[in-house]
Amino acid sequence: MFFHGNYQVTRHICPRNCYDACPMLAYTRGGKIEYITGDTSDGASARLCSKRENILSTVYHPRRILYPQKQHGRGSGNWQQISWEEAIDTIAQKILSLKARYNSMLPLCLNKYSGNFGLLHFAVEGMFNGLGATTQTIGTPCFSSGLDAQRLDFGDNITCDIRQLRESRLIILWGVNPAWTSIHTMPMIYAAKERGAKIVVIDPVYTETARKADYYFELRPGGDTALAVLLLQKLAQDNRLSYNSHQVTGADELLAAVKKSPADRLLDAAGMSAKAVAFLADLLAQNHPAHIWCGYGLQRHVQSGLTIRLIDALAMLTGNIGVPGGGVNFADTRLVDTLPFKFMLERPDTRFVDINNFAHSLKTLHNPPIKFLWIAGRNILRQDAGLTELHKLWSQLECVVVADKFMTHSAQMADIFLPVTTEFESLDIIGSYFIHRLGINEPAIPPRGEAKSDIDIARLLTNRLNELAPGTSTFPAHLSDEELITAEFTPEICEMLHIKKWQDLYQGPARFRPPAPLWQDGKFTTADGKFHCCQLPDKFCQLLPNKKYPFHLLTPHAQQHINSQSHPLLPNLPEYPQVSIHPSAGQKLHLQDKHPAILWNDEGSVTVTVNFREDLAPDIIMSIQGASIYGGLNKLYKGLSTDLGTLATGALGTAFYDVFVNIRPKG
Ligand SMILES: Nc1nc2c(c(=O)[nH]1)N[C@H]1C(S)=C(S)[C@@H](COP(=O)(O)OP(=O)(O)OC[C@H]3O[C@@H](n4cnc5c(=O)[nH]c(N)nc54)[C@H](O)[C@@H]3O)O[C@H]1N2
Ligand SMILES: Nc1nc2c(c(=O)[nH]1)N[C@H]1C(S)=C(S)[C@@H](COP(=O)(O)OP(=O)(O)OC[C@H]3O[C@@H](n4cnc5c(=O)[nH]c(N)nc54)[C@H](O)[C@@H]3O)O[C@H]1N2
Ligand SMILES: [Mo]
Repeated sequence: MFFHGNYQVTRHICPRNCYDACPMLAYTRGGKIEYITGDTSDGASARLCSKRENILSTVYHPRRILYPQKQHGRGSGNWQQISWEEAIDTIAQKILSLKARYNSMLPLCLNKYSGNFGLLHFAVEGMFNGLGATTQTIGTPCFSSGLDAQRLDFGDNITCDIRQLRESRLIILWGVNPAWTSIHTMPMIYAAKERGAKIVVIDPVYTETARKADYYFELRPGGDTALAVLLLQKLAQDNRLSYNSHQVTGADELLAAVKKSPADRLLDAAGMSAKAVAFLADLLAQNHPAHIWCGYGLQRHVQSGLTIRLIDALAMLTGNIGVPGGGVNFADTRLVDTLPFKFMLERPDTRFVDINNFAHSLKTLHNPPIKFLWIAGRNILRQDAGLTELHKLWSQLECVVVADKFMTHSAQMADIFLPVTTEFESLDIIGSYFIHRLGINEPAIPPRGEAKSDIDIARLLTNRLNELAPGTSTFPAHLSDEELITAEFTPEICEMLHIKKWQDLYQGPARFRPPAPLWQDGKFTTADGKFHCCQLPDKFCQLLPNKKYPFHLLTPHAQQHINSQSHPLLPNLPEYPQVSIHPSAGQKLHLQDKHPAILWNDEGSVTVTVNFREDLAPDIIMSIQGASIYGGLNKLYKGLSTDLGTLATGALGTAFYDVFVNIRPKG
């Protein structure tokens, strides 16, 4: 903390599930935060994303819930404000009665994810683990199959220091839209461009990032597998591949299969012309080093693990691995893998259920069934797939607790609401899964109303349970935030971050500096130390629109809000979710611009508002994810799994972008 004129200035890191983990400074005067700016102390750009306004309004919004509540009748809206004592006591009694009935804590289930990735928020897992074997979600909706792909190929999920992009001659942004979802990376891309690098975007949608690129390649959703094979094929045919064969296994087999693949079928699968592929192959061959950034959008398809493995191979076999400015960035889990998370009290007997298939677990687990659900940092009744089934199964839950800041759709179906603090009201440590940054959230103001941090809630519940039935929980509720953080900063972590102690973060965020560039010595962290080329299956598993459902539904992430968070706080919200469609496709179906329509498939139907958009392919319908506050587009999602994911995250990923729909005017 420091002072600037009349302002107290505190350091923060945005704790949302985002590439950037934006460093921020909060300016507080007279006990009120007046504004937020970017914190440039670690070299980050001063920009904050357009969620900034929302970040402050989440603190002061009149709809924020500041007191514990109890609902009489789920979904009734008949909420009554209660004291923390009553809230915690009700929950504790329920836990103990379930334990007595089932002689087990397995009926208790935790579903937690995106809300806040802060270190101390993992106290919620710690609170559950302190009770014994419980049920908890595992996996992630974001990036599982890509993580596994890179683990299989390189041995590890790591990204280069993003600042190395400045050395690139070619940057391929493949299924990622950083102009919206990772704004701090854009200055590095612009810097490379100024130094002569060419910027390429590969995306079925002409995005904001595509607008800023030199070349945009449109392809069919899920056509990337075919495109990667086509590029390998062309470069191999033209003898333009270059790699050290001692560093690679499986290259000969892969290339033999690639050469045999029929190009016409691949072009059809990619939805691209031979000319476009040849142009892209030329760009790759002529511009060295090339950096490929594989986004999470690219990998929300059923065979995306294979796709990313082929892209890794493309980078390796074109000599772009181990050189400054080269590489394939996807995600970096080193911080998470190195922090010990001591207070999480991990245990081998947890009953894990797939976070991407929660309804299925509710339905199929009987011994014992899930009876109690604790939701923290999630809005599952908006963001998950399989919503119709989830709604149907909800009544089997005897108690639903939601810890949140707002009355989300999930909270509306809860029994108890626990109000949580924002990142401006409690201490925490936040790390990024992409940009190598770790920093501190220091409290700028005391908790508003009676809001409490997730860790304080964990302490309260632990203490109450142990009062009622001594020995129920082993969670270290007596340790302070500072003591818990101190135990996490092992010498290994401090060395990695080039700091002496965590308190150094009060001076600004730290970055860990990986050797530049990655894999320079040609040694990989796979079992045999080599890069592993994937093998090509005989047939691709690419899902395409069909006669009944002729549109591929894409729901990329938004510019102005993150997932379902803060969206309800935006001004002038439309009545229905907005979907974009090409006017020619719309007119064929008698749709009218700006008019309501019904979007449907076998899973359900949703009322939407049509927006004609000229630059969209005629078989794509696009809607921004998380924005469907009224309709809930995720009703249309079955929740197909991706091909990889269990290695890194314990569950397969989910193919959020392999959903097919039809549309008709609203009658
Ligand atoms: N502002 C903002 N930032 C965010 C988020 C947010 O909601 N808002 N969400 C955060 C989270 S949780 C995540 S997971 C990340 C996601 O951020 P990104 O990695 O950028 O992922 P998406 O927005 O899902 O998709 C990126 C692009 O992939 C394209 N795409 C879809 N299918 C395909 C395909 O088959 N092939 C190719 N080549 N491209 C395809 C989409 O059209 C989209 O433009 O962003 C994080 N950052
Ligand atoms: N159709 C479609 N669906 C998708 C996606 C898609 O691309 N298309 N993307 C998927 C992806 S990648 C993701 S990551 C998920 C995201 O979906 P979720 O994991 O459900 O995350 P959010 O929608 O961000 O909701 C997080 C909630 O946490 C609350 N919160 C914020 N801070 C805190 C805190 O400190 N403590 C607690 N207890 N709560 C807090 C917020 O107010 C918010 O209600 O959605 C998935 N769903
Ligand atoms: Mo995500």
